[in-house]
Amino acid sequence: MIRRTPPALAAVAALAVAAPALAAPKANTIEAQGTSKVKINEYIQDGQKFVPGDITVKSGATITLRNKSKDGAPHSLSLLKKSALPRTAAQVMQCAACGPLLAAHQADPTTGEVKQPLVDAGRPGFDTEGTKTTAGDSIFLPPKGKVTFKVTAKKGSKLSYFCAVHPWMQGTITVK
Ligand SMILES: [Cu+2]
Repeated sequence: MIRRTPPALAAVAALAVAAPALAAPKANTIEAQGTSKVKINEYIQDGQKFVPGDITVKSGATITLRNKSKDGAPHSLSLLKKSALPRTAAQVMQCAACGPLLAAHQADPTTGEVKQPLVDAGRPGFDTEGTKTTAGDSIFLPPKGKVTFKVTAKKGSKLSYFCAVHPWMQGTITVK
């Protein structure tokens, strides 16, 4: 016997799938999205992410960074060499590259307040990636905030970045 879903129910199901998706960010815009959830006796999941993670812009372009995280989390967009990006859960927890960045931003470890919202390493603008021991170009994104930064890396470069608050949030900026 073949059971068919009544058309009205199928339409409701389609709506339910379509509804949660946020509209795609505008050109030259990166959004921080997500929230955390807990499954008692099993896990805590922190679903913060950059959307899109990978972006392509022209050299000299200004990128807008918007904080759309539902739980009011702050973020940073911090350039970091690909080889220094944390890849495993242990690397995320220890986050070697986060120390120099939090120090450069003058972040208060108890309140999370930041005295230096912009870290401009090397030449002006976003072109310098950090390492596990040095901070690269980095900008702090407060809860519900919106900030901009200029990509000054040369055409043909590919910068990798991550969030020093949630080190699994990672992406790339391809400069054309
Ligand atoms: Cu973050």
